[in-house]
Amino acid sequence: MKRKQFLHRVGLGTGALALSPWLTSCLTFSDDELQGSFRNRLPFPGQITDPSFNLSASSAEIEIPESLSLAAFQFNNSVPGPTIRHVKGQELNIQFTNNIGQESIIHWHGLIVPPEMDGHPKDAISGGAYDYEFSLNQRAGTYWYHPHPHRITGEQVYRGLAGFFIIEDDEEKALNLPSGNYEIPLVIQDRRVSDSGQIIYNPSMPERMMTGFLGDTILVNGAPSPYHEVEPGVYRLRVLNGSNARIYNVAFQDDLSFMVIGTDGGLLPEAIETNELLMAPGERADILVDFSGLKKNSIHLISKPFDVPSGGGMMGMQNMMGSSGPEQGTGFDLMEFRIDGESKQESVDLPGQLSESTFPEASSADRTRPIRLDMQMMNGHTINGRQFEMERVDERVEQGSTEIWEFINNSNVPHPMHVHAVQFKVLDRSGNRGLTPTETGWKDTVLVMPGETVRVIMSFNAPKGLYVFHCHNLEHEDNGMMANLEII
Ligand SMILES: [Cu+2]
Repeated sequence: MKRKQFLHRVGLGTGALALSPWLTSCLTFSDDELQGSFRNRLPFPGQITDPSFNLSASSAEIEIPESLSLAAFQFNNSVPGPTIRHVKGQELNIQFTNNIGQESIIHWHGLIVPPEMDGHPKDAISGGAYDYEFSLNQRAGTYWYHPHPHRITGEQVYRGLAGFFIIEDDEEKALNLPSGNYEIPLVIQDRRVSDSGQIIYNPSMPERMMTGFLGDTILVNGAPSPYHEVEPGVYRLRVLNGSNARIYNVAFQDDLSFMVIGTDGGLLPEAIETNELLMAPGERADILVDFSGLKKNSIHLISKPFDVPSGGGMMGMQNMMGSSGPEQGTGFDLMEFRIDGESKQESVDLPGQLSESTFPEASSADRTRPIRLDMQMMNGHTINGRQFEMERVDERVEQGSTEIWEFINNSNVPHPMHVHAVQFKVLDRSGNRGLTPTETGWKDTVLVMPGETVRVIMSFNAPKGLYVFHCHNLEHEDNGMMANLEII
């Protein structure tokens, strides 16, 4: 029932991007009807500000608005997990206790920590506790945390194990960015709902091997059809694509423009104005949006339709696979902002330069390493022709060295590539897509579309030891699209 509503709203487009399902949906519904379609107040997870804390993973049947239910995995009885918030330099003691009946381990996505603190899949525990102890030696930014066991990360994240990890520092504080009620974390996740209202995770073999698991219902901070009341002022949105496989082209109705100020590894050198921002699973964006001066009292955050290059030319693959969610690239609504009252906010002035960043020059690289992303008919996606093996070291890099990695996507589907233990800078991308606004800053996850080659540069300064890099399409990762990276 709910699923049909959603599909109606986004249109049943089967790849006919010219018809723009989002635009046709605007023709189908009057403003009143659209307003009524967001019924649930946007929830916010609680915050952890204590440097010593427990993250307890457990399972429970939970109810979600719109009569949905989920056989959930939860951190500290919360879906999404609590937001961890600390200042740079802080030393943390975190005890992870695993009571979900599956093996698990936590990865701090974007944080640079020693190898035994990074959540390598070999460190997964089947029960009991794992003690984390590390300090936050990096820039302010919107990071996140989620499990990282081999083959079951997708299921665990999907069922609720993910949360924000926010680091603050003095450089960012000096900017007086909107904070408190004016700073809104938004984790966007698509889910698949059965006819009986259960949120289900049952990827087929082709979904594991090809497209990943695409849902038919959007949750923001764990709620479907959410709205949030704001003043007519400037807000900072910390957006995380916490979906398993779906990419969003984040935008506002009426092409309202917004400022991108930060990404995976914190503030950009300079703010960039745009009216759309492509975000793949794992990527974060810090944006400023001004709700004042609009001619109406409601505006939707949407995902605009976008083009997915076909790479090797297998068209309509998802339909062939019998997937039930809207195809990758389809447009739809995400949530509603309701604007009311008067702004009590002091003015927000952005300086020309947001942050100090010195990115390594391409000419300073010690070597270039090709990372081929291929599709093998019986195996699915591979990295340099191989699937993940727990003990095999795939790439050895020298501590202190600077390398260019060349991600070459020879397959027919997008791969958001995530490297642990570093933040990198995107150098360039083949084809005509160019760099997105977030790619002018420090990244740990980069989208490589079919047929593209994307070059990134990074210095390996993390402690020596074993880390991983992988595709952040979680079905791809679980199906072996991951490799071991050893810093020696
Ligand atoms: Cu992938």
